[in-house]
Amino acid sequence: MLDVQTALATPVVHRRDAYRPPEWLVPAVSLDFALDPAATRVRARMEVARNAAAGPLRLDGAGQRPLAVLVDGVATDDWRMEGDGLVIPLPGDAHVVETEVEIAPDRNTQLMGLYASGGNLCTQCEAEGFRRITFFPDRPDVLSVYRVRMTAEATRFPILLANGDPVAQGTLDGGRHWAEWHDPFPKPSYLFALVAGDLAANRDSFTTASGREVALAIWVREADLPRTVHALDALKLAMAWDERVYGREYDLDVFNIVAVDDFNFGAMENKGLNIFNSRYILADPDTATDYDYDAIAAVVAHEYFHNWSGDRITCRDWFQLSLKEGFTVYRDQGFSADQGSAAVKRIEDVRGLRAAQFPEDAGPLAHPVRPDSYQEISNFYTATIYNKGAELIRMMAAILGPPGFRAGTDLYFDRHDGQAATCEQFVACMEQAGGVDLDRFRRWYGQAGTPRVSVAVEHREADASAIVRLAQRTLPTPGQPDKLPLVLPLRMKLFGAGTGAALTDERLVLFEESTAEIAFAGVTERPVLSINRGFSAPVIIESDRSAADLAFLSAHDDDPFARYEAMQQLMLDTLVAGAVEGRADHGAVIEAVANTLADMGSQGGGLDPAFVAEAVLLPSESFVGDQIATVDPEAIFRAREALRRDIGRRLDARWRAACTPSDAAYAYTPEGKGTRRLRSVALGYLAASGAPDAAAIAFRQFEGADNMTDRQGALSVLAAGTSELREAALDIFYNRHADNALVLDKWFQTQALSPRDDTGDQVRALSEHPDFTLANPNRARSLVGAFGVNQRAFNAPDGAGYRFLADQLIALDRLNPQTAAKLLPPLARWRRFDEGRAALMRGELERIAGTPGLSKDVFEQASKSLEG
Ligand code: B3K
Ligand code: ZN
Repeated sequence: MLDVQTALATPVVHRRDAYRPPEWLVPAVSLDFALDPAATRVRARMEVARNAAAGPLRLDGAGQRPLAVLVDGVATDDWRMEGDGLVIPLPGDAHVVETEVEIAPDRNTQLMGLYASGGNLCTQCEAEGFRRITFFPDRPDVLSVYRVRMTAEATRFPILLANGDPVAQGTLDGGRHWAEWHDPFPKPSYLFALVAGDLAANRDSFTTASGREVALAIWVREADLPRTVHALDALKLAMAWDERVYGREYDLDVFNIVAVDDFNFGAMENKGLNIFNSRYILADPDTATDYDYDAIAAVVAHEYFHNWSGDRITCRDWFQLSLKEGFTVYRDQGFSADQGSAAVKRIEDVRGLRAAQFPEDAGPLAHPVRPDSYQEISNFYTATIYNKGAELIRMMAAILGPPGFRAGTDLYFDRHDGQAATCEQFVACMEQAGGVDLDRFRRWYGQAGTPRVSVAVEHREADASAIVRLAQRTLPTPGQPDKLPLVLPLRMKLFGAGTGAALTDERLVLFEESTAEIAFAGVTERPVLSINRGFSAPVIIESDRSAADLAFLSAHDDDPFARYEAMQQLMLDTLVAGAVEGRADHGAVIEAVANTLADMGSQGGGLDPAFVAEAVLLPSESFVGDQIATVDPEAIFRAREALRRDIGRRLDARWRAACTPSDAAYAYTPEGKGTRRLRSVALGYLAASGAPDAAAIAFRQFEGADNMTDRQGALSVLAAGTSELREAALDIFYNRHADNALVLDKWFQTQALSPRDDTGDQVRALSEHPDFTLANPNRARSLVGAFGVNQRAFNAPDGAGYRFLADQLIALDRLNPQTAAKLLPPLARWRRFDEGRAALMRGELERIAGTPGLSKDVFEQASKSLEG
């Protein structure tokens, strides 16, 4: 106990500026696995080469002791343990070192290293899971060629997969068999993978631009094969897209994907053998929503794109994580934008950024896109590294323009192929190929916090000009009290308030000082400013635009994102006034919503339903809270419900029209998706209006739906209400899908997100449900994770929500620290609330931080949340 306390009191902090090249390299490694869920033997044969120091070979481990150590073929006991590490003195500059360990995959509840899921064995190594499999220099700048041999019981584990290409296989006595794989591309240990199990494949092939035939396979339980079609289609689309847009071809003869049910996050880009959370592979119309279909395509593409941005070029150290993640998110966003409506995709991505990254940047866990220090790297797979990182790439692409950006990525892929690189090297390629100076832009990588840009427009009628005055500031974040101005590429345009005509062309302004004045000529009437079009910079715009100007832009702006944004701002201003001052001036919003609905599908470029659905949706309760000094969850909820009710009532006929079931059979097309999305939004407004028949209409949609999107949309509406049809629908849904874990997750999640008064009690009861388990990360997230983002329910004034989350988190930490730590951020928002709530949240954070035996994952998040 004392040890634990001491360890926690002095956590090891890793610092970016402490980087040293590896002392030893491992050009080649052969691994031999005698697979058994209870006791797997791992023999590693490493060719090691002295690189940068005179010291002994130091190998990372995680609690195991070697059963044998051999140097140049001779057993030795000249080794020692230092903490979890194995230290072997070596006389020369090149040796062959062999070790043997025994591990127990079936007792691995952390789901890092080699573990069991659904009777199969699989691995997850990023970031530091490989050391749980064997002793190794487990850092991303040690690149090795891997040869992997597996032996296993043939009936239980008929399929044996590893990275690279299959080399040979055979049978052994005693019902066992073996297979050997070889990956010719040197890679870091975090990209190692193996899978052993009873799996069936959906196979296909892809011919690359240069004529290489690649055998594709998605491996799942036999019964799930029909649900792999969409993922396989997405994979082929992604392969072709990366050739066309980035000139990147696939480089091995096989590409395997395996879906597993127990997985700490979305998926993993292991070279040639991607391993996926099954929720990002399995889909059919009856069990997956349009949202799921989109997410599957995005994640399949993301992991595939990592083959170049991640595997061929990896990260020098984990501080450079955004080098592969930010860039790869940017690439998958581009892919998804090209599959359907680019405008709707951008809206969804910005919504996500605002929901997850902006609050992170504004709270105690804020960190730069390239952090300076960490305690546990697993805590840094954040919205900042991924999504803000992608925004940084997007801004560079805007500054360089399409040909310059493509020249920049070509140079990067060419210059750093086969290397472990840094964010700085990426920027240097952009700078050189684009012929631009990115000196000041680099500040984005080191400075945390979301810049706020205040904007004012002055119209000078006398000379028909306008001056746009800009000022930027970034609030302090932990460890960074003083902020520098950043380079903000802001797309802007002026429209005439009277005529509605465009007064200027769109201009890309690089705003890089604290203040700037931008002059526009030919401004013949009072201008309305459209700024940060396409969300060209990830900033908060603070402007004094009136409700009338926002309503005008929401109807006339020719940039769809800006149109959406104007509507959001109008809604936000209305909701903030409602929550803070109790005002209920809903007229402007209702009119803007009505106009948007009226513009839908009308002749000559009418709005598409998917866009309309996004545009008429109110900002979330949390996003409203983010605009207010002290969040009052009840007041925000009431203000939002009041606005929803009024929008529902005033536009009753339109909502009824939009949620009329169509005769068209389900199809996963942009049009079909848009219609379904609008249908669920319309149903929500109808229910909010208090229409007596709303529940019956929702129930009809629920029962009549031929797809999960409509069914879950209706279920959410019913679950939010008080009609007796609610219980019926939840029961029908449960019974219908009881054998499908991914759909049961939706059943838990829908209830955890419900705005009902009793959601806290319901969630606590659901945590006792026989189908609830913390051992499965998807299930834990679907109940506890979803509850944490239900602002009103989670922040119940008596603190019961905080206590529940802390209880679950502490229990999960004993099994799976990485996933437990991800549940903590809702408690980190304590400074945003009134004294009573803040004290209760702090109390739970202190209880968590003081829990004996706590993981360093959770300790880092809890202690930083208390300090920040
Ligand atoms: N690179 C992995 C994430 C690993 C998370 C480790 N805690 C998946 C991805 O970003 O594609
Ligand atoms: Zn990634």
